[in-house]
Amino acid sequence: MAEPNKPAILVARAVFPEVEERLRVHFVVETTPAGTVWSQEELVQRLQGKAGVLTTGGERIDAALLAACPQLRIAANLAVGHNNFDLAAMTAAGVLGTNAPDVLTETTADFGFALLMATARRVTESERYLRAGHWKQWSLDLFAGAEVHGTTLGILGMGRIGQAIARRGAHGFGMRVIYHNRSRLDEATEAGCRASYVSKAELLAQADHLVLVLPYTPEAHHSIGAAEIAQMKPTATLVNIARGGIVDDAALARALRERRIAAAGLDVFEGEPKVHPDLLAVPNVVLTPHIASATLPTRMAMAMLAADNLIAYLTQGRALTPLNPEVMA
Ligand code: 8YV
Repeated sequence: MAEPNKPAILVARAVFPEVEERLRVHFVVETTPAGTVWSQEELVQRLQGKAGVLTTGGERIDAALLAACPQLRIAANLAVGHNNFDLAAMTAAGVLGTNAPDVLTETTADFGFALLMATARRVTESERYLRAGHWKQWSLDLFAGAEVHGTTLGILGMGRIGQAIARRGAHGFGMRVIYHNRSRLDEATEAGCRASYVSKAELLAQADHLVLVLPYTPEAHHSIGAAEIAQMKPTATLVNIARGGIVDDAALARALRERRIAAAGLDVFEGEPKVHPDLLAVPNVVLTPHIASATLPTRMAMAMLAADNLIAYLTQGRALTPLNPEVMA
């Protein structure tokens, strides 16, 4: 039944019932069945008449969509990354974008470290060997991996998640931490995570374990390709929990096959959920399906923050974590 005083919104990917419930207090809510991913055309269709949309990093909000959805006022991402938003086009159309920072920082850093350790210590590769029934005897060098404690941790992209990974490495594992970022952190922040700023070339050359946590921008596209991998130590590992497209997956697969670096751990892929077939064919890579923030409490907090942004903006004109606050003025 139509509720004339409530704005209509779309939840573009299934969320938890508690989140829907909170939204229904304020809005007429159209949801998406679990397991369904709308095409861009279907998304536009379902957005007709909607003032807001709750998106994941998988829905593109661009100029074409905005032109076709003139009633849209806000897109609330439940991810911290927002490369699915064309913010300039959104600002021009007067549409607010919000993301979900902070609530996932520590959880995502935990996973970054888990992936680093699984990669260095060959956890999934050795499990595959065991499950296949190949384990007949113990030997001294069986799945001997790379050391983690006391080695050099390199971080490319030193935002909140990068800093949380640095703290784990420095304080938990006695690692020397080096980082490269668009801008250098202030002294107190560097001291807090015991991290030293270096050039990108120094980072590549010195890291024993290199973790990518930078946002995906056009400049970041393939910022780790064949040329960068060639500058890394042959014993190094590479972990990407940032975005697919930052790494040239084909070049990485080649480097792994040729043992130009020891191993990689990837949670994100260019064109995901498709994974480059060459990556599937090499043993020395740990592959996970974009789950770095995936604990139930954290995913709940991310979705609730996106819901709260929709509620705050559409009922009071102020969002909690705006990306283009000039739209709220
Ligand atoms: C999300 C993420 O789970 O927050 C981000 O930027 O990459 C993940 O935490 C994912 O993007 C949701 O679509």
